[in-house]
Amino acid sequence: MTETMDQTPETAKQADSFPVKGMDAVVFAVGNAKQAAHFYATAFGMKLVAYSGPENGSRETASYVLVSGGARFVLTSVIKPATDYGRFLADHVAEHGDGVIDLAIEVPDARAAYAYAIEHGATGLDEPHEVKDDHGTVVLAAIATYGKTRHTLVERSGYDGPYLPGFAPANPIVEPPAKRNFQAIDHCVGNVELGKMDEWVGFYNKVMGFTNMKEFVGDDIATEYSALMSKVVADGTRKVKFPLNEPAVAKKKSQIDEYLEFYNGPGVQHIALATNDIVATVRAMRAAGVQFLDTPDSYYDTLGEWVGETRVPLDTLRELKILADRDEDGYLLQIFTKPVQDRPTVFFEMIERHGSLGFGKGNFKALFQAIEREQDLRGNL
Ligand code: TYF
Ligand code: FE
Repeated sequence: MTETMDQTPETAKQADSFPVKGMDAVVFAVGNAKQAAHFYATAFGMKLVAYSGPENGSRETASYVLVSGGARFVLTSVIKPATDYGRFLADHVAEHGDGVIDLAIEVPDARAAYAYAIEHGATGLDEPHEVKDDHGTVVLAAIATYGKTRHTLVERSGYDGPYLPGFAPANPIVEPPAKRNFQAIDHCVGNVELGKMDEWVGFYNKVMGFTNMKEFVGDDIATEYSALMSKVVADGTRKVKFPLNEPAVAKKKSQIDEYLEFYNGPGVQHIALATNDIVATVRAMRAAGVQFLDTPDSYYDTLGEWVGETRVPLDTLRELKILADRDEDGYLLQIFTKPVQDRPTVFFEMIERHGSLGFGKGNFKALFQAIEREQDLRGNL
C-alpha cells in the first residue's frame, strides 16, 4: 500500500498552523489505578515515574504515571468524588469500563493551538491556563473529540518535573526490564458510530489541520471481510497518527459494533506501541502473561511469498504469531493483544517499522478473522 500524505499546498499550510511536538500522554480512567499501574509495570514493563494522590494533596483522585521511552500512560481513579471531575471519572468508569479519557498532545504553544482549534469549530472543554509548582509552569487547554474523549493540549517547555505540576516523583513498582518493550506511541485509534467516520476525519482536517494518509479501508473491502471502514489522519510531521474506524454493514456483527455496544459509545479502540525488537517484546510480554491474538499456521504458509525477507525468520514470526506486511516504502511487523479488560473494548498493538508508514493493510483479513474468532467465543458475533 502506498502511504504518502495528501500534501497539497493548502494542507501543507494548514499543518503549519497547528504544530505538534508529539503525543504527550494517554490518560486512562480506571476502576483501580493502583492495580492497573501494577499491570502496566509488570506486564508491559513500564516504569512508574510520578504519582498524585492523598499523600501529596490530591484527596479526590489517584493518578499513576508510567513511561516506556517516550510513551507515557496515566492511570487515574477516583477515590471519593467531590468535584465535577471526580464525578466525571466515577460516571465514566461506570458507563464505559476502564478506558481512555484523554489523548493528550504536546504542542509548542497551547494558547495558539487552542485558539486555532476553537476558531475552526472545536468544542472547548478547558480554556488555556497555567499550572505551576517548583519545577516550573505548564500551559494546559482541552478540546472535545469523539465520545467523551478529549485532547488536552500540553505546553511543557517551561517545566522540568516528572509529569505535571502537582505530581510527585515516584519510585518504580518493580525493577523495569533492562531492555524496554517499546519506546513510543505509534498511533491511537478511535471507534465512532456508523456513518460518522468521515465527519471525524473532517473534524481533524479542519480543527487541527491534520491530513489524510493514503491507507484506508473502503466500502469494497468492508463488505467482503473486514466489517469496518477506516481512514487515517496525521499531523504534517506524522508524529501524531489517528486512524478512525466505523462499523460496516456486513453479514456479521462488526467488531466495531461490539466495541460500541460494550463501551457504550465511541472511544479509543487501540493504542499502537512502537518497538525496535518485536521478538524480544512479545517474548517478554507473553512471559509476563499478556495475551495476544492467535494467527493460524496457514497465514505463515504463504507469508514468505509476498512479504519476502524480514529481519525476523519466518519460523520465529510463526512461533510468536507476529504479522508482517510490506509496501513500496518497506515493511512492518505487528501483533495485537486481546482486550486488556473484561469488556471487549480497549486493546494494544506492538509494531516494529522498517520503512513502511502503513498500518498493516495486507494483514487486515487475517487480523479481522482472528478478532472475529474471539468475538464468537464471547457470543457476540
Ligand atoms: O490501526 C490500524 O489501522 C491497524 C489495523 O479493529 C486495525 O492496526 C484496524 C482496525 C482494527 C484493528 C486493527
Ligand atoms: Fe493499529
